[in-house]
Amino acid sequence: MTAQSQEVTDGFHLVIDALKFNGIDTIFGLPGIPITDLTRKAQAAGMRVISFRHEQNAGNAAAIAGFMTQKPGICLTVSAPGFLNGLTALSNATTNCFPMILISGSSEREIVDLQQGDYEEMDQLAIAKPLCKAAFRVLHAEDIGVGIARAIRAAVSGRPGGVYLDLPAKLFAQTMDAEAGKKSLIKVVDPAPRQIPARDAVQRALELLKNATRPLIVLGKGAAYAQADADIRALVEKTGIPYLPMSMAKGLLPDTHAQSAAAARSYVLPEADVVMLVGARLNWLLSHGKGKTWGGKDPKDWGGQKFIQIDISPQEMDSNVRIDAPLVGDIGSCVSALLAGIGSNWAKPSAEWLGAIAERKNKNLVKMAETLARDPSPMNFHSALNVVRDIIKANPDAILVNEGANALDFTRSIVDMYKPRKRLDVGTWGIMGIGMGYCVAAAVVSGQPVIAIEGDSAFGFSGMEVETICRYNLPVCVVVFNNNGVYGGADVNPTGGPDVAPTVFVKGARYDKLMEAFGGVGVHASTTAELRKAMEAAVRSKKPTLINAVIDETAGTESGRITSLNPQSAKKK
Ligand SMILES: Cc1ncc(C[n+]2csc(CCOP(=O)(O)OP(=O)(O)O)c2C)c(N)n1
Ligand SMILES: [Mg+2]
Repeated sequence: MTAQSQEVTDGFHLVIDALKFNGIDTIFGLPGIPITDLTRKAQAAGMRVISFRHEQNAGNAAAIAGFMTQKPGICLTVSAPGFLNGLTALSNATTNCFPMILISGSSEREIVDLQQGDYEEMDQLAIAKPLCKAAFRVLHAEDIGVGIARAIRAAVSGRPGGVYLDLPAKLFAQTMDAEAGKKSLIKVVDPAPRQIPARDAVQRALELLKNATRPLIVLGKGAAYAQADADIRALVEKTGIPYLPMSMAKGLLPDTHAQSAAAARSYVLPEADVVMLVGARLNWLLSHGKGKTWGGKDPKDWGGQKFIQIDISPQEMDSNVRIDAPLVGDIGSCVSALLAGIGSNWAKPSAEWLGAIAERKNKNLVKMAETLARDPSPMNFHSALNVVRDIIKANPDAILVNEGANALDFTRSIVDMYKPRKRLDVGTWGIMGIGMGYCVAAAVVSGQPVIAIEGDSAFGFSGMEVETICRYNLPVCVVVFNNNGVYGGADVNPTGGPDVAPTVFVKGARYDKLMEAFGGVGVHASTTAELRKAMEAAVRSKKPTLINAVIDETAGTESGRITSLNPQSAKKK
């Protein structure tokens, strides 16, 4: 028998110790029974505890912290309603392959399981399971170390995702010998092991690429997550193949790079004969790899391209169309294996292919420059974003958070990014509500200035967190593109009744006052000169700022760029 030490520890301390032992130093959460003391003790133990006004925003913060750092972001909530509020973020994290752990306190198991009506009674584990990558519950203090270790591994290994960890109230007060407690903790060794691609799979991919006449590389946010920036850039540059960045892969190579085909997207997708996907899935954002976007005759037709797909999950292959050369492994290992196989005498794509792309690209860029140079009153998306484009160019380390419909689509296409992982947006689902949670985490994790371009509807989903931004004095500049509603404010109620149309908000709303209410800087900007001055001041001062940018309420389109996804009624009136 080993000698028992005099000291005891308990569930609270073991959770904190287990997280710290694994290098986790920040918790995003919202206190209440049974985790209030956990937040206090975590802060006392030197962790950064960032308290939010709604759990969904804390969850989104945790998720994007995971994306930025490759460490699981922690979201801590109370039971049932707090847990449910965090669940959207957990599910969104899983969909986007962001590593996060939602830790929720829960009510007494024996009462919950007999459904006897406990305070905030809910079988949280069962509800979380189908919505995340893995879900665990810890019942005994001596299992906390294992529980946290399993949660970390599940979140970051293989394809990253959201993990749920259920901690019943009773667990926190359970005591055990301090020495035994210490020994029960696990420091996770190599939490995201490299997954080396098979040699023949690398050869197959190289052969296909070598024999292509019109090759194209598509970089997804998985490539951004991988933090293999130098190798990815070397692969693109050594092969000379034109590339398209998906939204959150913008900046992996600077958007101004000569090989970027972003301004000729509608030309390269149908024309390419071999497409190499790097951490990008063939989901709706790439029209499932088929149909008219890819040169197919009708919406389900294959365009004839051959695909090489680099992904950590073998199940991703053939999910939408045939993958001729699946390359399964972590992106860093796959890209370095390709680089090694390319050697020094790789034949770059033909001048014909590159010239045809350059011609389209330049034509579109000239057209865009003309549109951006106009300065109408009121501002439209282009004139306002011309300012944002300049501000980001002058501050390439700033992080750009972006949500909305038109406010999203126009920003993505107009604002160039210059560095990796600087653009954080609505991701795979096109979800509204990530805005302020992402801003808080981006500022906390990076210490860099954060600029958020927010549709007025999008902003409303997390707007109360401007108090959080002020409370922690974060260098966040929120620009609300205020066009009086969802997609715009020009709709009318066809009945002539007193209610406005469902997409319309209070006209001329002053979102800047919201920021002033908590001591931040609020600016009302109705011209590009005012917008520019306010954004420059915000970046310089690093003070929490909200700029209410007045945008022409008729400037947007229904659903931005994805109007076609709206079902059409067959019945007219
Ligand atoms: C959680 C969630 N609810 C609803 C939607 C549907 N939706 C897509 S964009 C959008 C808001 C668009 O309006 P706004 O943010 O003002 O952008 P604008 O087009 O006006 O610039 C909504 C409600 C969504 N994507 N996610
Ligand atoms: Mg709007």
